[in-house]
Amino acid sequence: MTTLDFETQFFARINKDEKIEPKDWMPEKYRKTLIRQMAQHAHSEIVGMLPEANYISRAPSLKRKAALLAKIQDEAGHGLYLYCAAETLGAERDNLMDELHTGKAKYSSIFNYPTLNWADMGAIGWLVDGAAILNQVPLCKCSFGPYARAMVRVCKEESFHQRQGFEILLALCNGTVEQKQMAQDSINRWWWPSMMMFGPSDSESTNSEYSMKTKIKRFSNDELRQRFVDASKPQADILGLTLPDPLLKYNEATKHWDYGQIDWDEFNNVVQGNGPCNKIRVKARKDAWDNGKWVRDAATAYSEKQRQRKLETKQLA
Ligand code: FAQ
Repeated sequence: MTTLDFETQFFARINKDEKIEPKDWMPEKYRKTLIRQMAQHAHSEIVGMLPEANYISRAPSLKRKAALLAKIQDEAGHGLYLYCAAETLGAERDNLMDELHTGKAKYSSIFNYPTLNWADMGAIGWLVDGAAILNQVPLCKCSFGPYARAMVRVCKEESFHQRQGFEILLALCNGTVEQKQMAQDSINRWWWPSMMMFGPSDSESTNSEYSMKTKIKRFSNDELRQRFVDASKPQADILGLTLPDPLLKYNEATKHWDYGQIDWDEFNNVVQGNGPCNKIRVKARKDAWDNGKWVRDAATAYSEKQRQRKLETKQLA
């Protein structure tokens, strides 16, 4: 069979909604697109632990601390599934980490903003995990099997994260005037960066066309962003909080909420490494990697020893 035959067969399988597995034939562009997206996604989960980790020791009660700790550990797990999924396509973990530490690889812009107080734990859970769920539920139907399967568990866990964030905000909104003000201030700061999580507008998105053709992505960036606005507005009303967008208005004709202009200069600036926390986030990850070298070395030495022992036992038998 020629490459063209393989490619025709591949797209026929995609069109029948069959899952593509790591050892199946796939176009090089499909493999590269997946590694790029899964690696960026994995890096986001791992870097995304940092803004909330600052608050484990500052949680206002033991219950809050336990829930936050569990959430952050979940994010670590998500990162690990995703690195493993990228490895099934031949990516090397050390290279992926190196790309993160040298600034070559991207991760979600949202994690380059600072967490200023406890209300930010609520805003991250509600808005950031909320946006992540809307983006990731369609990925459960991604054409690449390992990514789709990883997303099923990830989405279940993200739902718990979103609920715990909403509940933190609800408690603040039902508290003192100052606590409600803290929640509002937090939403004011996190709303627009959360809107940016869905990526550039459809007309600027460079990867969407191929990713949608190959069913890696099922919906465009703007479609998912609109879903996020539509889902968030009624929830903000329950909290009694205002989304910081004077142009937010229900459109009777489209049955959606119209929203204001996103500051794409800010988005591009953050993605290019110049956001408020880019440098400290990457440094924290690099330091963790360097300081953890002895653990990786010890684990490798132990597994090598085990392998040798098994070999020796086999030879003696
Ligand atoms: N930040 O052509 P498109 C989470 C890049 S997980 C930085 O539209 P694509 C859980 C994009 O990579 C959050 N860069 O790209 C959690 C591309 O760059 P490249 C992460 C961005 O891939 C919660 C270029 O711009 N979720 O939050 C961003 O088709 C709380 C052009 O863009 C995922 O990664 C951005 N916001 O669509 C953890 C989900 N947006 O490589 C801890 C999976 C775009 O061509 C605490 N990923 N770029 O140079 C996706 O669904 C897609 O990759 C999109 C972007 C939708 C993010």
